[in-house]
Amino acid sequence: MSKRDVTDVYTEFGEKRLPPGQRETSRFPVLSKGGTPKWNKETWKFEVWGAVENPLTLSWEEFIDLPSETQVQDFHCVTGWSKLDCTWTGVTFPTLAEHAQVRDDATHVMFYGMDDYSTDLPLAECMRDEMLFTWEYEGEPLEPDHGGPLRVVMPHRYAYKGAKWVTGVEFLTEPERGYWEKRGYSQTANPWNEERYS
Ligand SMILES: Nc1nc2c(c(=O)[nH]1)N[C@H]1C(S)=C(S)[C@@H](COP(=O)(O)O)O[C@H]1N2
Ligand SMILES: [Mo]
Repeated sequence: MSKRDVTDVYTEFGEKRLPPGQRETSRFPVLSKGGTPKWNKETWKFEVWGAVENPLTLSWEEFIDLPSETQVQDFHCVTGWSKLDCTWTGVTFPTLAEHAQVRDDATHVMFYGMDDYSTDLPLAECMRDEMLFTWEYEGEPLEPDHGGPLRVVMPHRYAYKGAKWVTGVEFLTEPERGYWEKRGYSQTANPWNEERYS
């Protein structure tokens, strides 16, 4: 399978690959607000609802049957560590949005995780090929602590915008705040502007 390298996304924001105030780590720390939820392949369901023409309910098999790709991305945690050159396989947000037929009045998106996590983004920030629903890291099934079976990753925002254990996507017609955004984290979360808190 071909790999799409999107590690040059930083050039949109300046000349530095490592955003200000970040240091590179070769480890992959786990950061969760609580424990790692359990899941069951038979009952796992992924739902898309809200401002869409075609709400979706997908089983695990149906989800991983969607057109997928492998990407190399950088990962920036708001607490100050960055992990470069992560290889992920999954479905891009635009691919999923096309299946759901997003309505013209949709402006924002809320992602929901099985641990009662949520995180919000403007629709325009999501409609990028680098916004990925992934089930595979470095060629292996995504570990439960890192959000397996399915999580969101993106290189252009702090990683709290990527819901682990994601099972729901809601298209909104006005902004709402997710779990950390309600607790003081930035809604915009651009690492190159150090948008950490609001
Ligand atoms: N569902 C869920 N997603 C989440 C979190 C969480 O607690 N629950 N933590 C966020 C934060 S703050 C970060 S930095 C990354 C951490 O991902 P990792 O544990 O794989 O390093 O996941 C994000 N997504
Ligand atoms: Mo984080």
